[in-house]
Amino acid sequence: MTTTPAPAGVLRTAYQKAVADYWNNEKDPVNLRLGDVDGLYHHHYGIGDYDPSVLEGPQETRDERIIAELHRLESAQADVLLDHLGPIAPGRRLLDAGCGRGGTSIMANARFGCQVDGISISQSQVDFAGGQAAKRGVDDKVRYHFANMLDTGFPTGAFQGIWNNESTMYVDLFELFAEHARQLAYGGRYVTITGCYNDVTGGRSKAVSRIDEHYTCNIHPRSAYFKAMAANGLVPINVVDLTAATIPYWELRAQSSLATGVEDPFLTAYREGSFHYLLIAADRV
Ligand code: GPP
Ligand code: MG
Repeated sequence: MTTTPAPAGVLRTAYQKAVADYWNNEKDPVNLRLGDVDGLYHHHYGIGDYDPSVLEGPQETRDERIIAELHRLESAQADVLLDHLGPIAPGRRLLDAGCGRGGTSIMANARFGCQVDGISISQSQVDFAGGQAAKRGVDDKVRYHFANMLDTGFPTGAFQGIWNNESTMYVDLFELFAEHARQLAYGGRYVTITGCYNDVTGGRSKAVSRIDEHYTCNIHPRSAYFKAMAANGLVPINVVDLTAATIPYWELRAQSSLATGVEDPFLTAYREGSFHYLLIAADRV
């Protein structure tokens, strides 16, 4: 294990250090081989139906076909997230909170032409993402920073849009949305895609606990998102249940050589209704 020493103040707790260590050391083919398809490296899941023909055909190229298809579904997920930011003028600025290896930030810059800042508490992810932006020649507009999403150091009101693409399960939502509300301009848009547990079925199911254990995260109940938004001037404009749309991704992933073992808990949790894949878009008032 290699650990990059952190500048004082970014990693504040033993938990944050443990999360940073996990991502500094993560080199899973399920993320790297998918990213290699077109240089967009994602740390989120996919949506939409897969093409069943990828499971047929020559055995030697089966993996390649599945990888390309999983990657297509992950990029489709990022496109749906960006759709919910609404129109963003090229002179505006966006924040990708918990940017991973940077794929969604690159897509946002390609779509809107604006400056995008991605932040992560993993120095390895920040370095990797920065290398990709340089490779694409967009590093004048897409910048990645080693920073804590709960206290970024960015100026107040600087951003027209902020998103968390599957990164809210590592932080307290009240603290997170207070910081987002501070950084968003009036009328700015916040979007998250997240996995949350179902208040209606009760507490954290066994399958949800297994997902938490796998990633060292702490999945929140659905209700927590709306309480924390309401407390911080974030008014939901769209809530989209993406659960049915993400199940095919997990079904395909479970049949691939890249399966990591977390496929079963996701499929169980979604099918039994104890867990949702949710998009929430909200305006800053
Ligand atoms: C990781 O994506 C995503 C998370 C750790 C957040 C957990 C998400 C929930 C919806 C609960 P990844 O692409 O790094 O994971 P994997 O390696 O499994 O593909
Ligand atoms: Mg992945």
